[in-house]
Amino acid sequence: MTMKKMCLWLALGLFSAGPIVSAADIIGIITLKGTPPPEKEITPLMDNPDCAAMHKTTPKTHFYVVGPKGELADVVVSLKGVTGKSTGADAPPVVLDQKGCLYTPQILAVQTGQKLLVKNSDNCVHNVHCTPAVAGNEEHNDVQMAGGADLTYSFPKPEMFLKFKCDVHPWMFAWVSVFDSPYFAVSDADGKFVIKNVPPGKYTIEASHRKAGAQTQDVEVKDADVTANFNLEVK
Ligand SMILES: [Cu+2]
Repeated sequence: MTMKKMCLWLALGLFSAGPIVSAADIIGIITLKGTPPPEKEITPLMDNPDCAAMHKTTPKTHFYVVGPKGELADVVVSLKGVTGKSTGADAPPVVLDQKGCLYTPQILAVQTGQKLLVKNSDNCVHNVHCTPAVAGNEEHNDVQMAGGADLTYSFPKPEMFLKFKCDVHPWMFAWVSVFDSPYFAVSDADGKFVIKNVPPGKYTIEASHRKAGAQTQDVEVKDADVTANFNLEVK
């Protein structure tokens, strides 16, 4: 037997040895139809000397973060009805920072039980106040001094757009969506999202935006990556 043949046999042997575990990514682009209303200047931020010192120009709201071709960021994309699959306790923490008296990012997503680490990168005090709407998720209200230790939260129940606010700076908001599975993503500045390692099956995928609302479509995952694009409308 030639070396080449032996390698082939070896390779075939390896592949047939165990069950074939296949998974694929669901990839898509979210675009926004219509012209969003202009973002508003957050003028109260500039009235606060501590916060104003960290900005050269007045920051604006981020209701619609949209690119030149309508690429829509901050859309939370998830597989509907997939529950009991959380790997949250083992997943690395997700970080929510406070910078220049703004939450960053303002839209994020975690698994149930996954740690959410809240940092204060500012030279001023913040107040981290989350107000869940789903029973079982606990409200927290914690002062975080400049240079203070990171705060850690986790939520046991799925919830869309769980609100984080700051009582010191009433314009500060972040929205944390909680899923009972690892199959979700938030679209980036190019409107792109990737839901990784989805097991084969039929799913309903939901794209949800704080202002533009939600849309669903059905996808079937086999053994190759699947594309699912969405067109959301200005509301
Ligand atoms: Cu604050």
